[in-house]
Amino acid sequence: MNRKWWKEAVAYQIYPMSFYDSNDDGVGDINGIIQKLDYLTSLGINTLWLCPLYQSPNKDNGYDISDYYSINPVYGTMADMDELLQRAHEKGIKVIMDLVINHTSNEHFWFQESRKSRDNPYRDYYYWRGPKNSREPNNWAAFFEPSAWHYDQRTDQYYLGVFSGYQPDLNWENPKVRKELYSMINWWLEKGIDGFRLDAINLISKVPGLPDNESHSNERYVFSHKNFVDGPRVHEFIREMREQTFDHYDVFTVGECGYITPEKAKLYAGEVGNEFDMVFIFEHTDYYKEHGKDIKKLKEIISRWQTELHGEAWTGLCFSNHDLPRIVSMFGDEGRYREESAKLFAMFLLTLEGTPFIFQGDEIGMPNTYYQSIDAYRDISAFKLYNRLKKEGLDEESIMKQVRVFSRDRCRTPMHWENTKNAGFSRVRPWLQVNEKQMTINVEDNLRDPDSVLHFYRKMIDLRKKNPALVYGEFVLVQTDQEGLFAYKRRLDEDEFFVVMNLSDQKKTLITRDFSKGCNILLSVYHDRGVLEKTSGMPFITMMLRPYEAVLMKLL
Ligand code: TEU
Repeated sequence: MNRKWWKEAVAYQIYPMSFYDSNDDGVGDINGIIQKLDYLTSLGINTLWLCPLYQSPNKDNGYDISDYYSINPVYGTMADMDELLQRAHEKGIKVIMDLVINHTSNEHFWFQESRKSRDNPYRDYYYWRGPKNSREPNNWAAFFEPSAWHYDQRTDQYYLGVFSGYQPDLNWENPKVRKELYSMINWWLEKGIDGFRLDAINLISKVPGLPDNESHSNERYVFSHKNFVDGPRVHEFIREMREQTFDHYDVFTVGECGYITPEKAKLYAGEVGNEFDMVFIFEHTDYYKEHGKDIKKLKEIISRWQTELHGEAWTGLCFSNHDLPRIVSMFGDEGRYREESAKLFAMFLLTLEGTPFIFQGDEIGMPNTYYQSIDAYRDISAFKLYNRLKKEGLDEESIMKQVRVFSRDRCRTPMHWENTKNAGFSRVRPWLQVNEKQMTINVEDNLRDPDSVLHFYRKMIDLRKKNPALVYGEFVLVQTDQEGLFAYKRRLDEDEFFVVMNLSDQKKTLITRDFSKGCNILLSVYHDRGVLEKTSGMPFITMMLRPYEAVLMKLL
């Protein structure tokens, strides 16, 4: 397998709006990130993924860009951005930006021109179609709104926006669009950024003719990925983009390709594929979204991806991000075993093959936040859900129950730096309410407590950076007959590591012969974990694991 710096990286995802507010306007900013660089260095991470900082009306918190060449003033200036890059680089931290090029904002100049008239030179930068039977051109549903088509009176046509009307889809079939995007990408690369996370990038090619989605009911709008995910020209477009941009720089790209299988990941991020350097895995989190927590399935999905992609393709790993619930709330325990499960998932994330991405706040084990009233919410997807359920006639409390579970605001709350007003994030009321009850979970207290989640992350990051087997080693699943247990080895040359995790809140027992020559415990969720001893006369070891206990060992 080819060794690369970005395979060995430990990345940290910053949601700038909620990271640190340096100028008292209630919104995080670039200077805030600069001020926290020492904190990030001490955590041990060496790559930052910055969620969108570009000029944007922020209808979808920056995933609706109105000018790719400027910084949203709420975050600072281009000079601040340059300073961040320079300061991060001085500390050996690489910086990757979010690249949102499936769509722009409806306030982008191209779209503003495009909507002026049917023969405007920019018309074909987007998808415009006339009504069909006095209705939308097809039955596609949008992610954040009922229909993916949005009517514009000015020219009596609809435009396509598969996320929302604020996010019109760019027409990648038009070579002019691609050329403009490549110039913009090169402009950023010339600035010295170290790569990109490509947003919703497997949506850029749509099935020609934009046919209706298959419908099994009489619903007016049908949600399906079939006609716009992994479309017919997607690989051609990505390769062309790569050749004209990334290939000329020592940078890395991570594709956000939802709904893919390991087979497809090999096409997008194969070792010899010439597309992206890595793609995020979402099968485990997508499964959660549909079916809720299922430990058996989580184990199965992770093992399958680890085994099938070894030596063939590289992935970006995350258990949470700005779209997902917090790790402890999704796969762990946000109550009694919050700290234990937060540590367990730190070990899980950092002992797998693939580049780990830590979402801000997970390093202190922040749980989800739930608000009582819809007024507290800011997420565009929460409003879609709220309005739909309202239309269906549900009562307020039942609606809010669902909004609390599904709104992406649950994980987007301001970072807890201290147990003071507004969690030390800002001196004024933040753009999204801090959960007062959770402020006891904060960086300052975590730094003080040697047994905290934060210190656990530090140790785990350090172990990963020092042991190439945790990055490149083969993943070998260890069979256990207990459902809550997950055990695997990572093997590279002479080095062999053993990870065992109890993903449940019940005691579990591991019986294994794998420690025949003995082992060293490198890190454990419960600090009083003793050395393992063989039962005399028996060839195996019996190991009792407490709720959410996880242990990393090096085999002798
Ligand atoms: O999200 C795209 C998206 O649909 C994911 O939420 C999807 O669930 C994932 O690929 C796994 O299936 C991206 C951004 O992350 C999100 O914040 C934006 O709202 C969206 O694109 C639109 O730009």
